[in-house]
Amino acid sequence: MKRRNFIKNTSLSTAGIISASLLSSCENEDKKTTAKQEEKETIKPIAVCTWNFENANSKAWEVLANDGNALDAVEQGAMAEEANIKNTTVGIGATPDRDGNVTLDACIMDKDSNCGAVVYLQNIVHPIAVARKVMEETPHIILAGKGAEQFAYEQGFKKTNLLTEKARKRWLEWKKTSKYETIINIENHDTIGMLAMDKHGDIAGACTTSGMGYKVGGRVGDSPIIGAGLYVDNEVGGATATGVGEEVIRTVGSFLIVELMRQGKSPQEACEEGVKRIMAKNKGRKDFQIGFLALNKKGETGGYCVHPGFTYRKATNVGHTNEQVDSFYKKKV
Ligand code: SD4
Repeated sequence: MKRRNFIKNTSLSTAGIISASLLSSCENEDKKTTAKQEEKETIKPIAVCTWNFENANSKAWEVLANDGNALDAVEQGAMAEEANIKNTTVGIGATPDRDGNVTLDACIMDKDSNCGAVVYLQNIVHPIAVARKVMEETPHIILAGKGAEQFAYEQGFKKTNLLTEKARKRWLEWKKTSKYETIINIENHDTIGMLAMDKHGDIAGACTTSGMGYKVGGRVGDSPIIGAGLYVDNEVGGATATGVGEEVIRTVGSFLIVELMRQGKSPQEACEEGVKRIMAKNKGRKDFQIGFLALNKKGETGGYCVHPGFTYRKATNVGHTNEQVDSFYKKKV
């Protein structure tokens, strides 16, 4: 109860007799309100993403700087890269599967734990926007393949050939020597996972990818799986993953990172623990890359990844606002 209302109410009903305990509870309320106000004043909107997606961070930051919300920021940030023809791991221009088909995975999650995802989506430049439509326009969370594509057309998305000439040529080259075998990490790890906090302190996340390069037809990775490639709990923070999706799915990676933060770990500590747990289950393997990125309610970020050959790196960039810093620096552990 607000102090002013309380006093007004009390003076009406009890003719000015206010007990000490009630007064102190009023003061506590006041303190809480002040603490909340202070918290609000210290909220600094932030957008972060995996790797060096300068366009994505700039776009997301533009949304936040114009008082936009975290959900719009992550969606528009991810879309900036999906439309980037030079980016070979998301949207148009992405690396196809081993049969030459570009199939895309994406998911999005908001402050209220609403979420939407598309898996194995073809011919649509912006899977993240379709994922948002799934979240907002259907009673479902995941749409797959032809159904997802059909839904996208119904929502007004255009059919586009995603296999660019350059990507087609690279695929034809790959076919010459690959023996039709999928090799993990050939895509050079560039899934885009985005997390943002807006001026209200609300967090949202998005993740979009073409997945593993020259994957087996039909394969779906972690990126569109809520809890694996992305997870947001607005009370705690958010996390997103990049790297070999199979390993992230097995460990429900992003959910794990958020839960570790709930238990008191900083985003950095949580990401390090997540990567180390995966590596502990893969003793002896030195051929894959895994990375996590996390953001908590204080606006603190963390990132950590392991690369083939077991080089661990701490992520510093996490593209803080629009000061894009180079992402990962080497750190042996
Ligand atoms: C996947 N996690 O499909 C994605 C690939 C990735 O950077 O992150 N590449 O497994």
